[in-house]
Amino acid sequence: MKFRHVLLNLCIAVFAVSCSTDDNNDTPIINEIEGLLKIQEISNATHTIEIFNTAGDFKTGYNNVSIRIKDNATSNYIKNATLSWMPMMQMPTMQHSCPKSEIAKTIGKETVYEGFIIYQMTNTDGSGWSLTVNYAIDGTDYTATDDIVVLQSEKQNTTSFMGSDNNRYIIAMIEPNNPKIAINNLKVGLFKMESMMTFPVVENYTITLDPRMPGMGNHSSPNNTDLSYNDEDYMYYGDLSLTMTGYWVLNLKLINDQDAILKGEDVTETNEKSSLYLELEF
Ligand SMILES: [Cu+2]
Repeated sequence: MKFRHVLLNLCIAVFAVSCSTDDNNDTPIINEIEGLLKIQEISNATHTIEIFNTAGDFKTGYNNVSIRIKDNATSNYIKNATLSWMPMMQMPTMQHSCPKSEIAKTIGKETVYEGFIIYQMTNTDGSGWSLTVNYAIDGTDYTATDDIVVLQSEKQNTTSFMGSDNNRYIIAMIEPNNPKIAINNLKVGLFKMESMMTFPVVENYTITLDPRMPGMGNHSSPNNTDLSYNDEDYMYYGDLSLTMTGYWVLNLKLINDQDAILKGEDVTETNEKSSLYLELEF
C-alpha cells in the first residue's frame, strides 16, 4: 500500500514537472479581453486601435472604455504605450469635447489600457462625435482618429447645466450598474466645463439626493444620503434607496463649498421635480 502511494506521488510529481516545462516553452494564451465587446477599430498606417466596453457601443453618459493597440506589421499587441485621447463633437456652429479620464494600463493585464469618457449629448442618429487617440511607443508619437457612433441613452443618466455661478457643469451617474431593491451605492461624476475642451473634476461640493417615483404619487424612499466627494477617486458617493422596481427620478441639488445652491430645488407639493435630476428604471 505504502509503495503504491509513493509511486502515485512520483507520477504526480513527474506530471507536474513536465507541465511546468511546457509552460516555460509556450507563452500561455490568456484572453485579455474576456467579457468585453469591440465597439470599433481606428487605424492608421502602423497600428490598429481596438476599442471595447462591456456593451459593445458608446452611449450618452458614462462609458468605461478599454483599448488595445495592434502593430499592423506583426499583429502583436503593444505592451508599453502611453496614451491619451480627445473625443470631439462637431456641432453646426462650434465643436466641443466632454469629460474624460486619463488612460492607464488595466491592472493585471499586459495589452489592455482603460479609462472613461462621458458623452453629454449626441445627435439623434448617433452622429457628430469623433475620437482621436494619441500614443507613444518607445519614444515615437503616433495618432489615429475616426468618426464614432454615440447612441442616446434611454434615460437621463447625465445632464449638462448652467449653475447660478454662471459656470456650466456636467453630472453623470456611474453606479449603480444594476439597480436593486436595496440601498444602492450611488456614484456620480461632477465636472466643470471650463472651456469647450477642458472639463476638470469639481471637488468638495455636495449633491443632495431625493429619489421619487412619479408614477406612484411621487413617493420617496427611506435612508437615502446626500452625495459627498471622495478625494481618492475624484467621484461623489451616496446611498440610494430603491424600494421597488420601476421608473425613478433622482432629484438633486448642487451645493458648492460655500453652501450656495448652484442648481436644483426641493421637491414639494407644488414642485414635483427638481430642475437638476437623473433618471433610472429597473
Ligand atoms: Cu454637442
